[in-house]
Amino acid sequence: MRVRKNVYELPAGDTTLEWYEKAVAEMKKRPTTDPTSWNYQGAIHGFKADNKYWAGAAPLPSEEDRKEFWNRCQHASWYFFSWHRMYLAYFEQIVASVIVELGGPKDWALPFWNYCDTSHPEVLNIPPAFTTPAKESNALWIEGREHNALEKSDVGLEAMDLIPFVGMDYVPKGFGGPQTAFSHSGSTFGALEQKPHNLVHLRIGGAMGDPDTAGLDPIFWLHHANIDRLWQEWINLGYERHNPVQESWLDFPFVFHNAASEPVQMTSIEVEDTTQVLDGYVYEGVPPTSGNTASFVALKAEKPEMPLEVVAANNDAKPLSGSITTIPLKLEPPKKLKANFMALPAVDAAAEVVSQSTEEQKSPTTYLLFENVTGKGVPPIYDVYLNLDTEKEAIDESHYAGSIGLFGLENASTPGTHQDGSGMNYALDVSFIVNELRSDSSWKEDALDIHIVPSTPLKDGVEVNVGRISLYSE
Ligand SMILES: [Cu+2]
Repeated sequence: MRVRKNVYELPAGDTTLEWYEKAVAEMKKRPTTDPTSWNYQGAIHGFKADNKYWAGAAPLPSEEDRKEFWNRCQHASWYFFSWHRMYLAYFEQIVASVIVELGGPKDWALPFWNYCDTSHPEVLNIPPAFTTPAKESNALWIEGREHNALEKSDVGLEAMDLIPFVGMDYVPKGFGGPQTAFSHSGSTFGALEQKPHNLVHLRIGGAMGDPDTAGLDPIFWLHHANIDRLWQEWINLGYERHNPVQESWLDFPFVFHNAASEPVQMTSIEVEDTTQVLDGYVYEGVPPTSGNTASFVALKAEKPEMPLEVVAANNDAKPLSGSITTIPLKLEPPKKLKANFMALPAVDAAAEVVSQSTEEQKSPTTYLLFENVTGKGVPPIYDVYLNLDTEKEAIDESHYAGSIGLFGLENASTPGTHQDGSGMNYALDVSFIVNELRSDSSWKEDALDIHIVPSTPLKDGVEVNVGRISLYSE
């Protein structure tokens, strides 16, 4: 059984990363036609011939081979977790076998990067072995990363609170993503995929910012090991959390190559229990349990929830600028939802203590939806604020509503075999901030301003358009 360890808690003298670096260097030497090469492994996730990260990859495998085995990554889909678990398992098998060939240990396992443990802020940094020395001779480094550190706001784990795996249409109330067919580039993300997954990709940027190049950055694999670990952690939280029970999820076959370069096939049901995946593995500190232990409660957990209703919508397609884009919404809640948007008396410090019990009451659920977001290039992370005073020079962080990481935007905007090109949908749970702002002097019961601010300057050729913004509440 392999034990995947926290990269920030490896004991002194541990050689996990040293061997990883040696294996990556060896795999980079192999031709792209070799399924165990670095390029081939990256291209399984995504490949784009005219992208600069793929310059020099030729000669490529046959078109037939590429069609079958490349561009397979599953995003904005209920296969997101299981497909990436399979992908990591074969990658780990290949790296481990290269390490053995190079004379290394037999029990090498992929470490995970737990950037969520922000009680130790240094974990927000990409582990130093991947950033220094910043030159070609370090196989764990790659040119063009935009940030070597994440922001705290990228790594929140609100998604873990969600109980259903599958989300409803447009509203990612699900942890794991919407029910889809094969979805190389879907439109609506599951909650954990939105954050931290997408935000980590876009914050690091460079190769990591685009699904067609992300697998080429050696940190990709430690990021995804952490995402995979969080899937197990979510299952372990219990209380009706369980994987989908539909056959179309359990039995859909995906293809890979094993360490002997043989084509192989795997399904989601085969990866629910990590101890049964290939040689088996566990995450240090995380008890392995099967994901479908709760299948008997499936019917109960999947009962329809209260439908959300539209409270406001703006259908004017809007390009996002390099600075602040403001989109006004007219609040028109149906009668029964009016109370959710009424102004509240200002909270003063003395009253706050007294009203603690009411504060613990759940705020009404409110989602802000960005629909049919299309564009070109690798977009920056966009930070969203509500009701800013735009006359003021500095942005008031107390109006922050969340961040948008449009990972794979260009693919989702391009019609193709697995997507219609209508773009992405991104939902932010704004329940808390809306409730807070209702006690703010800026609150208006009939209007809400949405401000979208790029976290870094737009690069040349990057375009982002929002088709529709709407607000839903229950
Ligand atoms: Cu990813």
